[in-house]
Amino acid sequence: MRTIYSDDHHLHHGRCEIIDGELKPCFEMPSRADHVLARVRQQQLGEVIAPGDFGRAPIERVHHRDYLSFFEGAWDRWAAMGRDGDLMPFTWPARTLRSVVPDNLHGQLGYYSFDGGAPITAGTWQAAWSAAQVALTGQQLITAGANSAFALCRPPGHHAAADLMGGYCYLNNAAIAAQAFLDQGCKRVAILDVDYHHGNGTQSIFYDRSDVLFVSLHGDPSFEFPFFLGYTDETGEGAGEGFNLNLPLAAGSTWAQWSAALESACVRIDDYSPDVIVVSLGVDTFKEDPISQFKLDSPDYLRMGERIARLGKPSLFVMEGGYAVEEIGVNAVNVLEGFEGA
Ligand code: OKS
Ligand code: ZN
Repeated sequence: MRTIYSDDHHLHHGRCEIIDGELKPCFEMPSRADHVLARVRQQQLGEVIAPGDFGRAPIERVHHRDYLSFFEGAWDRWAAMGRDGDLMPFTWPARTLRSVVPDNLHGQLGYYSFDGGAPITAGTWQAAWSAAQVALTGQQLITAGANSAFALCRPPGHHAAADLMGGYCYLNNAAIAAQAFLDQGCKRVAILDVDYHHGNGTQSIFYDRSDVLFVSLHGDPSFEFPFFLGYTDETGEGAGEGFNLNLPLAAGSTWAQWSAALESACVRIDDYSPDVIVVSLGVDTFKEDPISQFKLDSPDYLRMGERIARLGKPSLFVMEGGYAVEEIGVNAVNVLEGFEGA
């Protein structure tokens, strides 16, 4: 399996986030991708290639133009104000307020984000842009006939909606790839999101459509981020009714519970009969993950890959979360090796 990787992810390095009421160094840090890349090389998973440049059009198929221009220009506006710290929102258009787009940078930042977990630094736009190109390159490999590819994206994407950043995410790499598959002739794409957190952004992008089936296994939002989406009664709307499946799990879930939910996910995906599968591959389900509460162990990720392979479809793996920095390489690559060995 080939891995697509760009060094540009190093351009995004947020300073801190709020955890338990304290400012702590960002868990979503550059060394994450470095460890995954090192493991890909160590295991000789396959060639590591640089992304191509597919331009802005495939990104605009998913994200709103006003959101993209805001995101692209935000850092320069901040720097022009003489600032050099991370740009972070502190107010949002919540229930009793209006969803207007203010002129002010902070007002716009609140308008285009759903939480304070996506800091904008000098290189964030470039890093996110390149991560989207990484996903699109993987998509192209599969369209050209590969049975699998690994898009080693950073920053991650599954929390990003059409015009919202949040939860460490800016551009929804998996959604951009899924839409590109459809635009190049696929009729049905299944997105299987195995990250510990619900992929609220991906769900929202495809919620009213039947050409993308979104299936997610995650910590129950009644106790876990993103809290406001990811419940079982979210099944899709309009033409999308029945094409969204959330499988929330309790804190402390081990491979026994998790793999049972994966089985349900796979039954639904089989029934949908997609042309291709996009896997939002987060490994924050790991027992040692510092911000998560599932208890998967490293060998479990081999089984995960094997089960996904048994769906028998070309599969694009898109990197999402995972913060036990030393182990995410082993765990992510285990999924890929399990897939290839099945
Ligand atoms: C509070 C913690 C926010 C958790 C963000 C989760 C990101 C993630 N600052 N998503 O898959 O891993
Ligand atoms: Zn996650």
